[in-house]
Amino acid sequence: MTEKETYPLLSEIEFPADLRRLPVEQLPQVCNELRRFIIHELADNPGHFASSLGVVELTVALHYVFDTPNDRIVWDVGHQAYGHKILTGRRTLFHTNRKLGGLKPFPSPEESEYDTCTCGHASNSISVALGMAVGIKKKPLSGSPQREERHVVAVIGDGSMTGGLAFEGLNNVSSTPNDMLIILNDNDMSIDRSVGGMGEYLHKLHTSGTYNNLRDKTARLMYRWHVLNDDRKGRVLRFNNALKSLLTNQRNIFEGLNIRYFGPEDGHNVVELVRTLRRIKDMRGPKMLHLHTVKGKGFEPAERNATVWHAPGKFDPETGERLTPDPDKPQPPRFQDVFGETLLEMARKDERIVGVTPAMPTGCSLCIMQKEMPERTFDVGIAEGHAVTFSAGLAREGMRPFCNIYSSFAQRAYDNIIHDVAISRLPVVLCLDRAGLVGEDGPTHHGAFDLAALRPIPNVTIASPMDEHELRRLMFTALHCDRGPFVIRYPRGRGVLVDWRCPLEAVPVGKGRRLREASGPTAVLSLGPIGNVAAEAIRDSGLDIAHYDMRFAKPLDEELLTEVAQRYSRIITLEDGAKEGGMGTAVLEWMAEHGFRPDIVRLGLPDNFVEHGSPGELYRIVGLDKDSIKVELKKLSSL
Ligand SMILES: Cc1ncc(C[n+]2csc(CCOP(=O)(O)OP(=O)(O)O)c2C)c(N)n1
Repeated sequence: MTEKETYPLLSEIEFPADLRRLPVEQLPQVCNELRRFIIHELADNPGHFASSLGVVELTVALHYVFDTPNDRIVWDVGHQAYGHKILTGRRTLFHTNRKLGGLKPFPSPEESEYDTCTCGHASNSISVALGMAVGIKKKPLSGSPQREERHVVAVIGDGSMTGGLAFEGLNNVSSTPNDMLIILNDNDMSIDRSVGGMGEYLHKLHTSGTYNNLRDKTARLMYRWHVLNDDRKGRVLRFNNALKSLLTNQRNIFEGLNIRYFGPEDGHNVVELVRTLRRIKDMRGPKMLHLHTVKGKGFEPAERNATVWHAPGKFDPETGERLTPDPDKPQPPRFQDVFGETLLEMARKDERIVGVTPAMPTGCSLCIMQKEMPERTFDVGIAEGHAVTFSAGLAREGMRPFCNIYSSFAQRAYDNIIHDVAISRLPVVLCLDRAGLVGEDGPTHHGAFDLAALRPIPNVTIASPMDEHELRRLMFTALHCDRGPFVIRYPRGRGVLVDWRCPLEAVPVGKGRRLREASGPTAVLSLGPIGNVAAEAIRDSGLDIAHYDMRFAKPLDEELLTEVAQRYSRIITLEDGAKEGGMGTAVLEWMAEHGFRPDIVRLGLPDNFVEHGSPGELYRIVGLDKDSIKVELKKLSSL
């Protein structure tokens, strides 16, 4: 079948202007085709799946009603924006999505004028959209007293609405004159189930059956009596809200913040959505439209288990079977699972241990402990800063919190780490998952900056395990360490040891390991799992090169460094974090300050944002794969 036969309407839509030429009655078919297109593309070229399926109708309705790209749509996180990409000039390139050199994983203004801001980290849409809405009004137009007219729409999920930044945005929206529209895409899911009071509140709003029934009946009656009609649309909607407040016997939070609230509505009825958006689009003042959607809508396995289908990898689009490479081959575990299993093992023996995650229990495998000890694990919502400060409170009362945050999301918690944990030397263990290059999720998600950012903070210990055994040992060490915050960073994906369980024993804090001695002049100092790549490179090179696993970026092992400085005149430092300010820089500083002058080559992530691609491709590009390291070893050895 040709594309035209498979997708008769979609194949004719290059840009939203083409969509806007269709009669509204054809929109359900466009949605149907768009959904099928996403399912078939994602089956073969994996990415974020369930979220995009849930907003197919919303995406079509938004581009139909609003004059994009003149009007601005701001997607929160951007993991749900595949439909948006496909309708905005990128359908024929969609097979390159997330691949090296292909379409970017999240909306990005560098890629398309329809993408209004950098997306990837949650909860920023309201703030960005408010800034745009205000900026549009304020921007002087040359030679004219007129101001531009554009609509600004933020689309935020109920999960992202749990983030502090979203609340800060709402607070400001309510007091700064603007006409923006916030669309709350409420599917009751984050990646895992949405948690917290906001979720429950939203749930109450859309399950308020009394209100919904009465509203529909009353509206129908009033239409029949010609009291209300489409021309009096604003009044109809406001009447609904007044009725709602009356019936739910509580003031709507958003209304309380001076944001006109509409809904909740079925987010899968595209025709109705178009009608609603047209009604509220030009109303003055900030507005919120609350939609109820189903994550994974239209693909039964995803509707049933949206967590697994958030980003499912390859699958069979007909049967829904997920395809894993070599399922029977024994593989080393994922670092995240070693974290989850080890934490549970330790928690069984030590009642002080609690686990904290900002909305990633499955992603970081805290769910392993959560299953057995739900009362000792805390999913706090998309709230990294809060997760850290909450952990500080727990630690103050004698608990031993293990707070697990993806490295790049932990950027949100920088001050909390300094102010609430480090100054007081509280024993919070910060496990930073997804450290290093994460691959297809690209620059917003690479864990590049933690080492350089955390290193200057007093009282902080920073470690990175070379393998699974080391992760277990470091977790055990951290549990018994009273020096203040203890950071353990480890990467996405699998380690190297199939047989990963080892006795839990402590290692001395701030001590590295000599892995290999040499009689030649060169030594490699590595931090973390990239040490395994270095070990292979050294072996393959056939050169006589020493190798040390630093284990700790802070405190540095001064004894080890003294030994290295006295025995070797050429040093390569190796880390999978930003080179500027990282472990290599620490070694360079230490050598200079202690009167040693070896030749030092620092290998790490470059001073630019690394794009998306497979981890293998990206490590090659930044010169941290085995072959590139070998070249460096040879270069330095031949000096
Ligand atoms: C700051 C930050 N923390 C965590 C994440 C990981 N994350 C990506 S999507 C997501 C869930 C978002 O839920 P919601 O906004 O409801 O969107 P849905 O997927 O349900 O459509 C999370 C936690 C992130 N992108 N950014």
